Parts: sequence; C-alpha cells; structure tokens
Amino acid sequence: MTKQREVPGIHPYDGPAGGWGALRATAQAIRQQMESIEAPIVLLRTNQPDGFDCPGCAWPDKEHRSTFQFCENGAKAVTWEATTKRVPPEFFAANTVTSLLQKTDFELEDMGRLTHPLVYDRATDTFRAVDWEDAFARIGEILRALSPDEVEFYTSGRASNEAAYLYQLFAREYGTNNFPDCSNMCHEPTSVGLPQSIGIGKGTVSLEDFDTTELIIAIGHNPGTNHPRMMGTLHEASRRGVPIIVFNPLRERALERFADPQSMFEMATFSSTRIASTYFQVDAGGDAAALKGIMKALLAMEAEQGNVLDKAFIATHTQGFDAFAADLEATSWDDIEKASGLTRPDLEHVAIAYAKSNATIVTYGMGVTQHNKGTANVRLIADLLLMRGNFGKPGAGICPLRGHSNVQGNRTVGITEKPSKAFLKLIEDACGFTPPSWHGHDAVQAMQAMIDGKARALICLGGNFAVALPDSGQSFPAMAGLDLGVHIGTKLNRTHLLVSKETYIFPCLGRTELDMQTSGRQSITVEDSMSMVHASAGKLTPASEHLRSEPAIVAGMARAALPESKVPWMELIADYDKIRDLIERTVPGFEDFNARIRVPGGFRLPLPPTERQWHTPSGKAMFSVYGGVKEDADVFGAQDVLRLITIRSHDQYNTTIYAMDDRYRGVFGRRDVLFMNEEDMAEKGIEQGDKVDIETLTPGRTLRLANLTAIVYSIAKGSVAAYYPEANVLVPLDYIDKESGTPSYKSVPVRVVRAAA
Ligand SMILES: Nc1nc2c(c(=O)[nH]1)N[C@H]1C(S)=C(S)[C@@H](COP(=O)(O)OP(=O)(O)OC[C@H]3O[C@@H](n4cnc5c(=O)[nH]c(N)nc54)[C@H](O)[C@@H]3O)O[C@H]1N2
Ligand SMILES: Nc1nc2c(c(=O)[nH]1)N[C@H]1C(S)=C(S)[C@@H](COP(=O)(O)OP(=O)(O)OC[C@H]3O[C@@H](n4cnc5c(=O)[nH]c(N)nc54)[C@H](O)[C@@H]3O)O[C@H]1N2
Ligand SMILES: [Mo]
Repeated sequence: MTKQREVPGIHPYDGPAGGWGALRATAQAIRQQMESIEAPIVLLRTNQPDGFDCPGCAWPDKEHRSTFQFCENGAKAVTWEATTKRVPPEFFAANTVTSLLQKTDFELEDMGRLTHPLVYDRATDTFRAVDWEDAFARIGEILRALSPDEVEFYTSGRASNEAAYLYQLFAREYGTNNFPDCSNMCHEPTSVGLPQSIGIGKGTVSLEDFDTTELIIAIGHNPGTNHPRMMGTLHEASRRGVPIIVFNPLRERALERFADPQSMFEMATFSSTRIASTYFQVDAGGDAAALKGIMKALLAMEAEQGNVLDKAFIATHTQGFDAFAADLEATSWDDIEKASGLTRPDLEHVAIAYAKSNATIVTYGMGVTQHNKGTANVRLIADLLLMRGNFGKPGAGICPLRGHSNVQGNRTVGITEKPSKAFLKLIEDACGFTPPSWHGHDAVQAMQAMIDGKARALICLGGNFAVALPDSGQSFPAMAGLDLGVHIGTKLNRTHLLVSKETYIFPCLGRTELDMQTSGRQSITVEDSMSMVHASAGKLTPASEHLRSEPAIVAGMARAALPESKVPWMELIADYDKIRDLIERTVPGFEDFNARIRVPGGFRLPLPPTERQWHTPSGKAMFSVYGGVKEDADVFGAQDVLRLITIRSHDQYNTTIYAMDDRYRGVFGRRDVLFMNEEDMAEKGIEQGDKVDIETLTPGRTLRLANLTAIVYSIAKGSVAAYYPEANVLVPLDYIDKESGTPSYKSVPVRVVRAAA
C-alpha cells in the first residue's frame, strides 16, 4: 500500500487483536458506565453457574464455570446495562421528542436506563410517566378494536425463553402469527436452508468438537468483535496446528493475529498467535462461487485419485448428489474466478487441505446469510460438509455464529411467523384455545404492511426495529402511521421516538438484575449457539423500583387485551417454573425442563444430524443445486457498480453504539467513513480523505447517503464497506433473499462518486 494522506481519526492499527488493548478497553467500559466498586464483582458473575448469562453473544462456555468467562465486548454489554446513568421522567419533561430525535444513536442510549413506564403526549411532544395498569388497560382497549392481523409482534433475540414463550402465547391467543423478529434480518437463511439440507435449522457442533477438529473454514464472520470468546477456541486450535482458512473481503485483525488476554505468557511477552493459516479476500457475495470452486476441485480430485469423497456416507445418508455434481461440472472455472475474485489454484489448494482433513468444521456468519441468495449460500456450506461425511462424527460439523444471546432459543420456543401444525396442536391441547394456522409477517413484510397502511400497531419485545431494518427513508416515516406503538426496552432508542398515534415505552429488567416475583427470586433460561439450554439469574438491584420483568409486562398486556383468556397469566408470572412446565408440555426436547436447568451448565437440546438422523421429507440429507455463480444478475443494470457491505464496529452492539472507535480497523472517534480498495479509488479519482456520496440505484428510486469520508482499506476490489445502522438508508427494503426474506445487507449494489466540493 502506498503512503496515504493523513485523515483525522484514521490511524492504521498494527498490533494483534486482544491483548492489553482488550483489558484497557474493559477497564474503560467500567469507568464510563458504572463508576462503582460493584463492577468487577458483577463481571465475575457473568456466565457463572449461579450468575447471569452474558447478554453479549450466543457463543457457549465450557461447562459454564471457568473463572474468567467474560471478554472485552461482553464487559461492554454488561456495563452498558448495569450503568449508573438514568433517564427519569424529569428528563423527558424537559426534552421534546423532536429535540431528542436530533441526537445520535450513541447519545440516546448513553443517557442511561429507563426508569418509568412512559406514554407519549402529543400536545407537549414529550413522554410522561404513566401508571402500569392504566397503560395496559388502554393498550388492551386498542388491541381489542383492531383485527389481530393488523398487529405486528416484534421480538429481538435478547428476550429469555420464558418471555418469548409467553409473548407468542399472547399473540396467538389474540389471533395472529405476525412474528417479525431480529432473526429475519440475521440467520433466517440458516433457519430456512439447513432444515432442507440436514433436517434442522441449527448448528451441529459442540465446543468439544473444536478440540479434535483437523480443519476450520471460517466464512463471513468477525469473531474478534462479535464473538470474542470464540477467539479463545480459535487460538487454542491454531496452537494445536489446525489450519484455519478464512474467507472475508476485509482484512479483520483478529482473524490474522490474536493475543489471548487469558494467556499469561502472551500477555507478559506481548506476543500473539497467528489465527488464519490462509486468508482469502473473496469478493462481497462471491462465496457461492468460491464454495463451488472448492467442490468442483474435489470432484476432479475424486475422478483422478479416488478416495476423496466419503462415498459410503453419500450413498447411505444423502440424496441429490448427481444433480449437485452435474451443476458443478457445468459451472466454468472462468465464471468461478470472476465471481469470487479468487484464482483456481487458490481454491484447489483449499480442496486439497479439505481432502486431507478427517474432521472439518465450517463456521459462518452474516457475510454468508445477509445476501440475495443467503439461503442458497448456507446450503452450499452444508453440501461441502456432506461431500466428506462431516456430520455426526467428532470434530466435524456446521457452526453458524448466532447473533443475539438468545435468538436461537426464541425460535425454539415458538417465535416464528410460520409455526408447524404439530406445535399449534400442542398449544391448543395444553392451553385450550385454537391458535391461528395461517402464516404471519416476517420483519420485512411487517414493515411493508406498515408502509402500506395495513398494519395498525407494533409491539416490540426489545430491539430497535425501525433502525435495524433496511431503507430508513421509508421505514422511519411508516412508524408515524400506526395507531399504537409499544416498546419494551432497557434504554431509549430511535424506534421509541418515532412516535405513532399512541406510543408507550415500558422499561424492563435486564439480565443482570434481580427478578423478584411473589414466589421469590426467578431465573430465566437461554439457548446458546450450540443448543445448550441453561438458567440465568440476575443479582443486581434493578435500575429503578418501577421496572417490571419482560414476562410480567407481556402478561400485563395479555390480561388487558384478552379478558376471556384461557391462560393463567398471574400464576405463570408468580413462578417461572410454571412457564417452563408449559414449555415442556408444548415444545419437544424440554423433558424435565425444571430439573435439568438446576444442573450447572444445563442440557443440550436434541440435534438429530449429530446422530446421522435426517428429519427431512426424504429422511436423507439433501444436496442442493445453486445454479450459476452469481447472487443476482447485474442488478439494477447500472454501470460502475460496487458492492456495499454494512458492518459492525468494535464498539457497537447492533444499533447500540458503545463508543465511536473501531480499534482494529484503525478508526477512532468517527463512523462516517467508507472503506475502499485502493485500486477502486484510483480508478474513480478518489483519494484517501475525500468526501464521497453513495447511491443505490433501484428501479424506482435512488437511495442516497452523502458525505462519507473515503479511506483506503485492505478490502477486495469491487467491494466497499460502511457502518450499520448509518448505511441502512442505502439498503432497499425489497432487496432480499427470496427464500428467507433476509435483507441483502452485505451486497448492496451502489455507485460511489466524489462529493461536489
Ligand atoms: N460486540 C458485538 N457482538 C455482537 C454483535 C455486535 O454488534 N457487537 N452482534 C450480534 C449479532 S445480532 C450478530 S448476527 C453477530 C454478527 O456477527 P458477524 O457475523 O461477525 O457480523 P458482521 O460484523 O456484520 O459481519 C461479519 C463479517 O462478514 C464479512 N463479510 C461481509 N460480506 C461478506 C461476503 O460477501 N463474504 C464473506 N465471506 N464475508 C463477508 C465482513 O467483512 C465482516 O468481517 O454478532 C453478535 N455479537
Ligand atoms: N445494515 C445492516 N442492518 C442490520 C444488520 C447488518 O449487519 N447490517 N444486522 C441485522 C441483525 S444481524 C440483527 S440481529 C438486527 C438487530 O436488531 P435488533 O435486535 O432490533 O436491535 P438491537 O440493536 O440489538 O436492539 C437494541 C435495543 O434493545 C433494547 N434492549 C437491550 N437489552 C434489552 C433487554 O434485556 N430487554 C429488552 N426488552 N430490551 C433490551 C435496548 O432498548 C436497545 O436500544 O439488525 C439487523 N440490521
Ligand atoms: Mo443478528
């Protein structure tokens, strides 16, 4: 790279990820949010048997009991919730909603924890405190006047199993399956693709598999930031000599070099461990082509030397191999190279490494799923593993990196717009009402219904719905058209402020806080990325005496909306064991639920593929046919198109911005940057530090984001990257993976031009 012009806040970062920088950042997070001696004690309770589950990510913990199971970003998540800052009613009285909307997302949440239930007062344009029961009564009244399918019930994946289960009971007894959830913007391609391939929409590996694996292929995820505890696992594997092959358009430091803060040696000597053995900077959206290249090379090796494919496994356990192989044959190397940005020899080398490994794990994240053909991408990963029988044996399998700490659990306990008949029957038998059987809305469909005026109310169990969704230019105004908005949250965010005719904000307990109900202290349960279910119990004094637990808020609304309800809401709230009893009766895999969560570490839900059982219609694992190499044929017909990737910074949790730095990518104190490949910049006459405008050319509309600062970054040619959620204005709402409905947040076709001076 040539020497670049100095730009304020841009200082390339040369060190490894992790190390002392991570510990310093942990200390800073504590100082900025907690100002108390309680903080270290709180952090030490994270992921302990009698403590709370880290609200950071869904990566599991070994036995849930080691001494140091929080990480820098876990510490940020915990201190952000356990902060001593508050936004009381006096604050709301002094600040109009119009003025609050001028604040950044960072400023809004940084004001602190919500303390009182609030209602919007249009006359003064402010929120004011409201009595819980009065609020529930009014919401019940509005809901009873609407038709159930006019109401959207959004869930963000931090909600516990107990809260999510009650929430789906409420909505289903009310009469709708409108369950947009964060998963629809995240791992829906996994939930839709893997059941077709292997009969269940979940990962198949356990942490122990990483101890014996011989090869890890990591595609489209950034664990140094998003799953930092996974870095310990990768670090260990690398030190054992396991090759780690990475596919990512951007150079991510943690995937290159990592100093484990838990390693005395590395900390004392300032040394680090190489993570990726090979790093392929695939084009954004080029993974399908790359995977097809690897698999095509495997077929060629099989033809030449034999013994490359696990033929016995393929014959006994799979269907569809011939059509799959024929499609690979028909795909040309020329197309593969063009679409992936990688060379044939590179991909052949991966095939050789893969053929050598007796147990391979493929890990993947949003770089795979948030694409126009996200579901087809996920299925290609399954195909690759099926070719060598990498399911149902130690050290092998598929490992989707889930997002929110309980997003997988929410799905398991019924948050889905497409419920199975079997589940609905169990609900009917256990609860005595007939739930609706027709499908409801996912996240994009819910927003579309709001834009079209067909949805009249939005209830949010957590999250930041409008900000997380694409196309802010359409999504934000749609909120104003609703009759009712209800937001259950811990902190103020922009979606809460995009007020509807009537709007309520309900402050809830966070995971770190003590949840007392009439029968005593309650615990909740969560399911991690590897299907382990365990209990979590907070201990901190709640941020305010007016907070209620999420289950209690859901029950409050349900009782008000459904005066004739068949569900004993008060009993369930008094003792969450009763909610778990009901889950046990209606969701398979939860036998002896209450007994099993009292064992530290919890229990694992059934994963048939780990026993080579395939719950697909054919009873076999299914190969797929991708067809072609591109995710979309030259969309929008524009010349000069670059692919925009929207990414998270290191100081961010989804729409929650903890601070303005992105240390490992060398960005400090700002987020208004566009990461660009040096050659692309030269071709467009753009220099480091220039202001650029970005446009998405959709058939009907042009979406724009002006005045980002272009910076040179090691990113695949033809790909550019900007931060989410600021760049969501550029993502068209209808530019989705048709199979799963997931927005293509990682491959928006855009044009980048120098801003007029
Ligand atoms: N600290 C922290 N932790 C988090 C979150 C957070 O925001 N902050 N979010 C949580 C949630 S909800 C989720 S879903 C996960 C997200 O975790 P990740 O899946 O890691 O998500 P991203 O950071 O969006 O993007 C991942 C990587 O994909 C790469 N990428 C982009 N496009 C492509 C492509 O076309 N191909 C390939 N191969 N790679 C590509 C990007 O360069 C980036 O490194 O993390 C969870 N954990
Ligand atoms: N452009 C672009 N857009 C994206 C993505 C992307 O990569 N690029 N990623 C997508 C992904 S993977 C996801 S998962 C979605 C995330 O979408 P969401 O899950 O809707 O968003 P979050 O930012 O996680 O939600 C933050 C809010 O959650 C509330 N909260 C925090 N803790 C709690 C709690 O314990 N209980 C309750 N009730 N509320 C709480 C706080 O009020 C906080 O403001 O965004 C998606 N949007
Ligand atoms: Mo996510």
